[in-house]
Amino acid sequence: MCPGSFDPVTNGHVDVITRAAALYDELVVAVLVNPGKAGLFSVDERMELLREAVAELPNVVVDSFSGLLVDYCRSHDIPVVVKGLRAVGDFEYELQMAQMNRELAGVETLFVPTAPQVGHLSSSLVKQIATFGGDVSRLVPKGVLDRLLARRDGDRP
Ligand code: COD
Repeated sequence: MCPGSFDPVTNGHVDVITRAAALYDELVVAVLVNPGKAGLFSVDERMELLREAVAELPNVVVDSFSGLLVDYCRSHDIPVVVKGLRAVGDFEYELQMAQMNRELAGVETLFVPTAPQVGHLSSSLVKQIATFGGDVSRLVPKGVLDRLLARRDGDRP
């Protein structure tokens, strides 16, 4: 599975998902439900945007989960988590989680190095740029761009 916040999905996520989908028969992309953190998009919107973004990948299923990642993996018989790695900061955080998930449930983590053309992308930067009227058209799937523009226009006085 590929887990994440996906608030919203970016071309960086799509790159990792596409590459992971080529490695396995079935891939679950799962959105973390975090009740303590209101995102820009609701979990349902994030799932809808993800489904649009991966529509051409027949072996990808989109779902959501709350609680521990390893509990979801256990209950769905998922042996491997695939994560994208951008810079050193990602590595330190992801290594710790990978080691803990293996200790907790024997779930392995496979790291996919980011493609250079999307290595600078994150959902939070995309949201910041879009909020201040910047052009994110090359950074996110079309459905996300439309939704961000609609939000921005809707927010105008
Ligand atoms: N290029 C490559 N990879 C990318 C890019 C990019 N441009 N952008 C994002 N990614 C990767 C990230 O490295 C990450 O692996 C994944 O895509 C998702 O990214 P985000 O930002 O949407 O999601 P995160 O990092 O906020 O998600 C964290 C999880 C939800 C996976 C994590 O917090 C988790 O598993 N939480 C559940 C609770 C739990 O089990 N906690 C205990 C952990 S030991």
